Amino acid sequence: MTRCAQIIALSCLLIPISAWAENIQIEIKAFLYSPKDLTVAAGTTVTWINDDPAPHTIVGVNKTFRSPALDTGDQYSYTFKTAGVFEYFCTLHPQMVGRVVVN
Ligand SMILES: [Cu+2]
Repeated sequence: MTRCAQIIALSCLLIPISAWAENIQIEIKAFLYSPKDLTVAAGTTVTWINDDPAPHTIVGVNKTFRSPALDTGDQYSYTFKTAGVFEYFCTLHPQMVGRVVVN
């Protein structure tokens, strides 16, 4: 196989993988989820990263997901497989709320 053909073959392998494996990040900073409201396609993995000096959690109101307490720099991921509206909050600071809409 020529080098050019190898690159084309490799590209064909990589394109579908990157299209399926979508991963979106939500930053937790100053006692806020950022973005607070997020709309994603079903199958998307959302990763929350705690950038605060205080610990936080991410707990679905309908109990679909529940993170442990995240210390500074810790992260938690959840893959949203079905469509719906998923509201969540921080059990340590219940005024902290966010929402993921899955289409
Ligand atoms: Cu919190």
